[in-house]
Amino acid sequence: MGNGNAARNEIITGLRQEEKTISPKYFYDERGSQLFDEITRLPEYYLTNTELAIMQDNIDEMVSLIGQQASLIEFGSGSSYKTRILLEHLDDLAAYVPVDVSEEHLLASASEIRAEFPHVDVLPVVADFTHEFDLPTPQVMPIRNIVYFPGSTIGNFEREDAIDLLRVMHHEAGEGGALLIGVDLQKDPEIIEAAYNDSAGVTAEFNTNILRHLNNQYDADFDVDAFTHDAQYDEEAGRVVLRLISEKDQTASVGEEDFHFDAGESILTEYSHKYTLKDFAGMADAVGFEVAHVWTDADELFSVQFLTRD
Ligand code: SAH
Ligand code: AVI
Repeated sequence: MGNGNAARNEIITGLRQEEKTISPKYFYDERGSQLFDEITRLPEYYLTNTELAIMQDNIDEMVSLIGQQASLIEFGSGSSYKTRILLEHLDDLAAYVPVDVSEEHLLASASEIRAEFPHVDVLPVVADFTHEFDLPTPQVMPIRNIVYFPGSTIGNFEREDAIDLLRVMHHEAGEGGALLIGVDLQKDPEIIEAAYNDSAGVTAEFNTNILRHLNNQYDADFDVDAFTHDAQYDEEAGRVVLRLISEKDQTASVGEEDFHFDAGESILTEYSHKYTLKDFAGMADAVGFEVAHVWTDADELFSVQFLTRD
């Protein structure tokens, strides 16, 4: 995502807050993207397997709702793992536009998709999707845009920011377009906490890697081993809260600025919201999307939803 001053200033602003905060988008350097892929294969991380099964079970219906000659625009595409099911079944796509902030990983994934699906016009965009970005022009004129946002990445945004992001997607979908989105659901807190405290320690490594990323790219000097992973589900707020806890009194700098940490003080690194179907429908409605279809697994752990707009 570049080494720019703007990003460093954003990091410094977050660390100046009353509870020191680093945006979860800084998880995703090349190593962070690889660690996320490892998370998706963990037995405790129910999100990916459940979403994949929902896609497989309902792919014909999804393909028919997407329709002919669409442009598929994926926000936060990562390794485009689940997208492959769509690409296998959509044989007349105008284009596939994966959008991600993790540049190396995005370009490598786009090359793989190109090799696997030579008939698809693959047009990767390196961008922070919370800000407006230009869409590339495909060789074939799309009939409609389908924004694809799997993985419940929407849950990593606080309510107002999530609504703003839905507004961006409403805009990118354009007239007559739609959004196909993965939305994680509220459930037994034990299932949720296990998914973010895996026994192999991969999520802990993913969480601490955010500091390594800042050290490597943004002129910071965190003692990575002096922070520990913490993930708890706040049932009332319906969200997992990921933090890094300072093991000792210490100071770290980012650029020219020093930040002191008391022993036990935390850095907030991520929220992962879990929704009720009603809750999410209200957020969609707030930006002018209509929930046209909801698919879930039998245990209602996760949902995939098709949202339409005029
Ligand atoms: N869609 C994939 C990956 C989810 S991980 C899946 O469902 O498995 C979240 C992805 O979103 C990562 O690849 C990360 O690099 C990307 N991402 C996070 N914040 C972003 C932002 N603000 N702008 C663009 N991409 C972002
Ligand atoms: C990308 N996002 C939906 C993941 C989640 O579950 O909130 C990121 C993650 N954080 C810890 N594990 C996975």
